[in-house]
Amino acid sequence: MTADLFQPYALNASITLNNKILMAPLTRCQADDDLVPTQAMADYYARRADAGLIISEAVIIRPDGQGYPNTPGLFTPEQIQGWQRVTSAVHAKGGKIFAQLWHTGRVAHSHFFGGQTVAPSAVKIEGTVPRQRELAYETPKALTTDEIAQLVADYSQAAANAIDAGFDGVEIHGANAYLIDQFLHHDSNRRDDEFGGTPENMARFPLAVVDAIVNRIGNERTALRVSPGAYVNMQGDSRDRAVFDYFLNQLESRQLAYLHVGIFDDALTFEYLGGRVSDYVRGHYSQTLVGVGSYSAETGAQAIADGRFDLLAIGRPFIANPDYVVRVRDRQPLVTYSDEMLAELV
Ligand code: FNR
Ligand code: 8K6
Repeated sequence: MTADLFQPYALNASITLNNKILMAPLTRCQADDDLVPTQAMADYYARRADAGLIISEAVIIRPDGQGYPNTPGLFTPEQIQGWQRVTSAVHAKGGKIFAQLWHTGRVAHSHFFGGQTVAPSAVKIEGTVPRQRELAYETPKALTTDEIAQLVADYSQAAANAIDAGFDGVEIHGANAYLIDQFLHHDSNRRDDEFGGTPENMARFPLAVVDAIVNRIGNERTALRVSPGAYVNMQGDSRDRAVFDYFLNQLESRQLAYLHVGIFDDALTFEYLGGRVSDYVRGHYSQTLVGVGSYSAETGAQAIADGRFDLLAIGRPFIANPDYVVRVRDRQPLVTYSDEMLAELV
């Protein structure tokens, strides 16, 4: 059954993956204090180059996108150089790597950049920053239309920087209740201008980011992660369904490299989506779909065989097993993941 995972897969005419196992994006908070990737990060990613595609940990596109300590950026020359070290190390071992482009919106904190947090609407989340529990989330400033246009330009520049840094492409982080996802859910988007209120309006900024990046680096190198099911830092709303029906339909014409579900456990079901997030997306999107969320190689391979998605992303087990792909292929036992493993890069 898992043998099928080791078949090559063509994302499009320019990118063919060696196998169907992707390393999911995993924030590790280990960049240096200028948010520059380190040699330890290059070594960490190179050890995982057997994945069909590595998706980098989320990378902030500009300072006010930062919501956690020491998350790497892609907006200074030093950060671009740091990433060049990472991409060369992965390429030297025959791997491929996309950069995940990130702005956390209202999940950002001024502690990290000394300015005001921004979001679609001035609606804050409850709670405190993980790992910095003394920092309570702040009420963000609602973005003006000029500021929204600037954000689109900044995403596009970060995508160009990713290509300069040697990445094979980018995955736009449109999932997990961060900035792009905040436009797509009613809980966080209360706008009454052309960016809120209706599915067309709520999808306008996300589609503008996609289109700007596609124009800049090409559709074959552009991918997107989405979370139609709200599960963290966001309240679900049955009206969100119509937003995603519209958004997914629009995405069909963009011919992206792939679409990726953002969820921790794909066994979760959402009433307003009629079931699992992956099944909902598959029903509304016909092109390459990456599934994720508490799968093993066996259950993931079964889901691919059943036509539920095309490629499998693996997160936590890849932290615990740098040689995950080889262990699965050779039927060796896996090391079990535990949260303590987040303390250092192995
Ligand atoms: C994540 N996840 C995540 N997702 C994302 O889109 N960008 C990110 O930077 C991160 N960072 C991150 C850090 C850590 C420590 C964890 C555990 C998770 C979510 C991740 O990509 C994946 O969707 C989940 O981990 C579910 O897959 P597994 O772990 O069950 O295979
Ligand atoms: C400082 C570490 C930053 C890590 C950021 C990535 C996110 C990891 C933790 C998010 C936890 C959300 C899990 C929610 C699951 C809910 C299931 C109903």
